[in-house]
Amino acid sequence: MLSHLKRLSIVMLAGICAAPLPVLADAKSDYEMLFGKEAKQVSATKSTADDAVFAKKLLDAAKARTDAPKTQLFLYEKVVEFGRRDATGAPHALEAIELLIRSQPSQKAKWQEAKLNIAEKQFQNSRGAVSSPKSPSTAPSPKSPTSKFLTLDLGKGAKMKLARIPAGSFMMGSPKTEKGRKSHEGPQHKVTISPGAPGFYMGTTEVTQEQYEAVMGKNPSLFKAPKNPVEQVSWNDAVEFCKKVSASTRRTVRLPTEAEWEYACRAGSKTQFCFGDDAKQFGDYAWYHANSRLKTHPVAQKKPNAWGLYDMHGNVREHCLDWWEKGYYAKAHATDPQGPASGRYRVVRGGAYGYPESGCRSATRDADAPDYRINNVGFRVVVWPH
Ligand SMILES: [Ca+2]
Repeated sequence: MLSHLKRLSIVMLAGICAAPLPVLADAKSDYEMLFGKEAKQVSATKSTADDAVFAKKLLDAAKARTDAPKTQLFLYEKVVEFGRRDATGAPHALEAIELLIRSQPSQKAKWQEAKLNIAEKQFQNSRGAVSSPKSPSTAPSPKSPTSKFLTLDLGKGAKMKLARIPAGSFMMGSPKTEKGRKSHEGPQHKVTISPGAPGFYMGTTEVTQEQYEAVMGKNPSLFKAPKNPVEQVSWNDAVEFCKKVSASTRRTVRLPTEAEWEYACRAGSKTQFCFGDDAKQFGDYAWYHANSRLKTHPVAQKKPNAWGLYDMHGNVREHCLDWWEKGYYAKAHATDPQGPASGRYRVVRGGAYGYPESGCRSATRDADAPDYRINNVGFRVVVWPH
């Protein structure tokens, strides 16, 4: 079976919308429902409209199979979601396999084999290797999903600490009565993050200049200081950083979705700020126009939110994975929303050192072009266990 699997390549995340999909139309088995059988069909996720188009073709092909059990269609939809969420490569295929194991426990051994095969392919892709990959058994064991913190070794002495964010639900957006609210923050709607999963990890701080330089070999920031957040990095730069860290740590490292960001920022709060509604306390939690002297400051100098995250309000605005769409909330998925399928701008969250507190609220939404660099935007990353 393993040799058979080795002939298969992951197609579900591939940015190859132009590729034919006879595999799906003629699918004869669960494997073929999930995997292509052409050697050149490899995983190469790009967060572009191509992915969404490809994903839709995938889904349409699946739905055309009138004999396909509902479970498989559900799995397909999840795979599509995973593909759109990920900007780093194949790792979400592993999440899809976890779903398969849960839905088909009698076939666990079969899917475990597939999982190993994917891990091997992922490793090859990450290294650009064509042969002799390391055995997947040498991959680092995922941290226990119940570990409170995760530390990534970025090399060159730099490390990154991430805090576990529990799965759960929250009300996304702001009520019409919130001071400083913009109409694109509504309608408020219930969102569930990572249902049935142990949650995910999010960087306790914005990515610092020291961390960025260790990975990318350069520091484009205007306000140079190793512990300050990196800025003058575009969305494309941030995604490249995530790809490099994913490859070196062999984990799924990516930008948070907008929903993940707001969920983590709120940390259970329903107020305009993560700590409540009292603007007089804002300076205890954030660098903003009244205390920043209009520049960035070292991360983690202010109070963290209830889940141990610093500077979610202010300091630098933070890139999110999603495309921006003003009216997206009216049609957003209730579970792990991924944002629109395409767009011109990417979401940015949290406000910055030059903003008033009303521009740094938990619900504040903002957007920049993916290639735009400015000295008040940085990012933080998330890691999904798999
Ligand atoms: Ca921030």
